[in-house]
Amino acid sequence: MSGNKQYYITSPIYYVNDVPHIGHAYTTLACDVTARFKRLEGYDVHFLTGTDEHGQKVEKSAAAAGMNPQEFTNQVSKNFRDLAESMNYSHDDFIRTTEERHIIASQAIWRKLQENGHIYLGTYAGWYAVRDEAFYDESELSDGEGGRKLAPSGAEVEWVEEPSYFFDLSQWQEPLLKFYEKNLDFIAPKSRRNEVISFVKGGLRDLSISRTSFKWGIPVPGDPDHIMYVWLDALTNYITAVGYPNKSDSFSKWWPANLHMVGKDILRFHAVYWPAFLMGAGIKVHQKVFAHGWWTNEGQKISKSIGNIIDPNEIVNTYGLDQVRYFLLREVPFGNDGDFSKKAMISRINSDLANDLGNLCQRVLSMVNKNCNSKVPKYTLAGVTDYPVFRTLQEVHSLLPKVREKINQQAFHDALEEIWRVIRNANQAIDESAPWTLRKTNPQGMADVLYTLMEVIRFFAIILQPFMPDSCSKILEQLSVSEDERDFSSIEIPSKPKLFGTSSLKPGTKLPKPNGVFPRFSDDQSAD
Ligand code: ME8
Repeated sequence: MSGNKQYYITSPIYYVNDVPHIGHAYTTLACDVTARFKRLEGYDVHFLTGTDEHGQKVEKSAAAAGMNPQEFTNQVSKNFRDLAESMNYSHDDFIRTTEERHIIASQAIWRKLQENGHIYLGTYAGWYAVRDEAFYDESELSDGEGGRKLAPSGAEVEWVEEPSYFFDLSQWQEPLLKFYEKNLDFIAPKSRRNEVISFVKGGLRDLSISRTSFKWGIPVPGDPDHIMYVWLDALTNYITAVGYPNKSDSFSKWWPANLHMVGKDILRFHAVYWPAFLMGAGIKVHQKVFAHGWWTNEGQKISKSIGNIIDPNEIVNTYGLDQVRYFLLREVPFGNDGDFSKKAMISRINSDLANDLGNLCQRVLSMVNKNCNSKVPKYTLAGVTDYPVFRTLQEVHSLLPKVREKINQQAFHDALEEIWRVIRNANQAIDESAPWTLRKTNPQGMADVLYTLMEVIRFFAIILQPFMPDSCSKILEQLSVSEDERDFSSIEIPSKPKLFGTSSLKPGTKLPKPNGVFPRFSDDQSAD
């Protein structure tokens, strides 16, 4: 397989002011599925995630916990690393913005922007929301209770007046608009792209990029009274991780990133500020930003104050890891907002996983176990070419390009629906081919049908690995597929008119005893 195609994908780096919740798990999961898919396709992948540890919000949370910020960030950052472990993410690097490599990179981009004439000293007087770590224009605010002013996100804003360095963002309106025009896929989904373009068309103001009223941040080079604005620091993580400012092999290999995956709340930072910073510093701009939607919990906005935060570890313990991974990407079209409900979760587990995929595997593997001596059946296809399962095999052969196209569009739900359409057809084809009848009337026909079905299952298990790595690995073990025969080169389509290819299952191979992979979830298992 060629090792010369690269793919660099990043999740946001999460603020360490809080415990991880389902929203954090979701974004990184989407990255993980993409990274695993690309690896199986033969790409050399770099998948980055991490924690955003500076800024006023983190400093305040540390103070509230009675800890110094560094101790506090060490502790909370660990929760995010543990989450990555328990969600089975396959990241190649976990960056923390308090690391030395990142301080060096952030100061280097600052110097570059300064050298290129894009930074000047002034005074900031305006509104700031600590929760969003963002500056807002008076015109964007609304009135909250007790005369408080609120940002569009609902976060409370405060008036800030302090000396500040500015980045000349106002100069970047035209270059940005031109860039969006030339790079039609830069912002996805399309509705978000239109939103960003109209924001930029509305005019850009210079951006305050330093603070003096608190200390928890990266010192501005040459002026230690100032610390860098947390978003300039945070966005730089994407280049720190691949070696910036060292224009080493690593940097030229991975940068520009193929995809920054983010939630809709932070699109502006990734689609406006970050490209402007990069252009200002003379660095290539990333290739794409995809902004997904937000989860609610049983119809309600998720918030700490309501106390309805969904803990990913808790749902994994209740429903199972791969069940949660599947649900999150199947239930809601990626890009839209969606609702987490126990009912929907249980329904996906029981209908899609237990009934459709689980039953398919269980029916076929237990028939093979009972009737074919626990070995991969020997097919001959002598005189039989019209069993419905052969049509299913052909459908399976055309799946990979369709799924690839959906993954490249971040349409995870559609990728899964494509696969499930064929899984459902496979179950129907078993009924129509009726191998249990053939057992008596035409044992060779039964062997042909069962072999074909095992091949169908092998395709599903290989193609679904990015979504449900553990479960697919169990299925592949039950098919006696070795670990070096599980990438996408192993599901290449055999040249017509052949039904099976060189990497197909080897007849006569001994099989382990089959074991159900997707149990049903009964209501009395429910968490409440
Ligand atoms: O914004 N549904 O960090 P953050 C879906 N440090 N996704 C959600 C969600 C929800 N209800 N709530 C949060 C930051 N998210 C910055 C990022 S990147 C250089 C710096 C996800 O801890 C979503 O991806 O507030 C959102 O963008 C991210 O968590 C925000 O995480």
